Amino acid sequence: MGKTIAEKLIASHLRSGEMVKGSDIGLKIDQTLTQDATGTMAYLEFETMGIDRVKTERSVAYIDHNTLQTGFENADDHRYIQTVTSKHGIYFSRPGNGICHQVHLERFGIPGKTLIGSDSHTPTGGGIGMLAFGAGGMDVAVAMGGGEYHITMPKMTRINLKGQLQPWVSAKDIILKVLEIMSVKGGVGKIIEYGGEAVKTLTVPERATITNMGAELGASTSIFPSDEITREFLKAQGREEDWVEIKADDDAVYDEIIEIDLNELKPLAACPHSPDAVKSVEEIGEIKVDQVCIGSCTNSSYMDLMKVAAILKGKTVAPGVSLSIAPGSKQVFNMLAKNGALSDIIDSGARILECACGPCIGMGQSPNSAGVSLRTFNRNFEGRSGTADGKVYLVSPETAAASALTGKFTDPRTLGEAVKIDMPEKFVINDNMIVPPVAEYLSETVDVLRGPNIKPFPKCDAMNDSIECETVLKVGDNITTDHIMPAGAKILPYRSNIPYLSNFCFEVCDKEFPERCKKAGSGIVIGGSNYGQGSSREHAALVPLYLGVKAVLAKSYARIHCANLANAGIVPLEFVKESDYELIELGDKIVFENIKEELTKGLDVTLTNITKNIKIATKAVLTDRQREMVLCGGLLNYTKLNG
Ligand code: MIC
Ligand code: SF4
Repeated sequence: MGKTIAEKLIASHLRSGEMVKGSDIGLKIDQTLTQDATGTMAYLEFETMGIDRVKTERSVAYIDHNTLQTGFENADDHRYIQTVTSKHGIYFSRPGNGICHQVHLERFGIPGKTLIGSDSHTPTGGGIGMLAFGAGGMDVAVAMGGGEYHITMPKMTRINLKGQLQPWVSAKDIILKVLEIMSVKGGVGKIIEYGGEAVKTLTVPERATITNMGAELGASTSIFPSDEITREFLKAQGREEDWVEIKADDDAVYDEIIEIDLNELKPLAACPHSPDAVKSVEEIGEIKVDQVCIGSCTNSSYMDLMKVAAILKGKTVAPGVSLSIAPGSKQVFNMLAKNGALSDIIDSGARILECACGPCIGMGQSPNSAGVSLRTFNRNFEGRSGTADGKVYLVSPETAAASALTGKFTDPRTLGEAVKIDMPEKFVINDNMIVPPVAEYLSETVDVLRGPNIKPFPKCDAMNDSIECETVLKVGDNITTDHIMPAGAKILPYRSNIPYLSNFCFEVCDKEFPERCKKAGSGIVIGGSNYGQGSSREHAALVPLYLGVKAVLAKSYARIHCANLANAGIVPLEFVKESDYELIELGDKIVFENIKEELTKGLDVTLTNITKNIKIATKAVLTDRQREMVLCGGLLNYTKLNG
């Protein structure tokens, strides 16, 4: 039987388990990446493992999230990451060099290799034919130490693209269409593979826009074949020797096939507050726009910004609109500067930001009260922009630029003849902002510099025979990690300070949560379906752990967060009967009488709601390996015990 692209790459990296859908597999990881907001924790965890030198082929640490530096915290963390990486064999991409996923695609990504990153948008690498997963920092630390990365063998979904994108319709509209079809939970447990005749019409940056935002489907990852287009991109990056051809066998078998005819696609937008609340720009109508932000790891490539520059050229941003633009990398920024496009952008009145995540993670540029903000980003969760009642729409660079000029939601097709930008034959290459690690024999000479913002992270003890706890929160469906552990300019600088962060846990849902946890001592959180979607931040598990949360009981989970809970030593449980969700209320006292024994034997876990005097059956969402992990108090303890 033929294999899909993902099956081929899994087979060539399989270290443990069998490729049977739904079962646990351990993969060899060739490359890792971290960003600064999750990186400090990942390197603190790596240090506790006591390994001198990373064992991957290439590991890179990027500084791109916490670049606002309103106090000493970020700069201290950058210094910590720079020194710890230099000591242990990891490349360091300095602040200003760009967003991790964009730079990794340009300078390091290699078709056919595996990559895990402590950021949920790591599947961007699928645009160049990598098998790339977002993961918690602890998983990345273990992979840097040469350990396997474990996932549940996913199902295979094929998206067949046919036809051709019509003028003014863009790669962003393709992934928005996929989100409309599949929803934010439609990709859970699946790898999304793109194929069909139209694949060859899409450049690598366009493919990367699509695989990037596959994270919003909840998919394990997304991947394109590596073909002649990939070879040309790598050649233009001076890395043709990294190219290999990767394609699915003609008789590969998929669990699901979805067809999208690009000829029929229109400019689309994801409406507030979910990436799958998709409507056509036409349908939304000419609503007034207050802000437009262009950039992020989804849409900040050279091609994207050249299109934007061409649209803005000779025009002025509408008086009621603030337009900000953050190029994805120094390479992109520099090329715009060299060919004059930057001048067209500046002349239009756009506000130029540094090459970083910026507004995408609420680091500045929060919109006005109830403001309508059009963004080329990938997430529009409530409050993520920093303005609680802000209304964020996710759009293509073309729709964003067109609307910035008119001051209202504008279908770019009304602009007349479409702009056409060619892929450059050669990108400007200067890796002077990537610092290689010191040679191994010099490691001893590097002092790791730690600032006062770095506090020890919470450790979990081995599981007790029974757990008594209080229901400290009950939430509904689609809770994001932005709800659990918000980001933004005020809080993000404290990613290495769990005690401080704990004051903001679940702030968006319930301001009393941290205090209630402290009073209860030991807590359980009740969730709906797709609990923990979004960011890979393990802080969304470590902070609840610090606050005494012992278990989460939900209808279903998003993949990365569920793994992060297990890694931290918190038990992720699912209702055996979904309707039992109604049987627990905030404040109810809960007892797990035999949890240790039940988990050890792989049985269902029964809890008693003491307040209501009812027994409820639940099952642990854990593989055998994770079960052992939770029993010994999380991944770090497990790794110490099992090597
Ligand atoms: C995000 O887009 O939400 C982030 C910020 O990049 C996160 C990582 C983090 O929380 O630091 C992600 O996507 O994993
Ligand atoms: Fe950065 Fe936004 Fe991409 Fe996350 S989604 S990595 S915050 S640009």
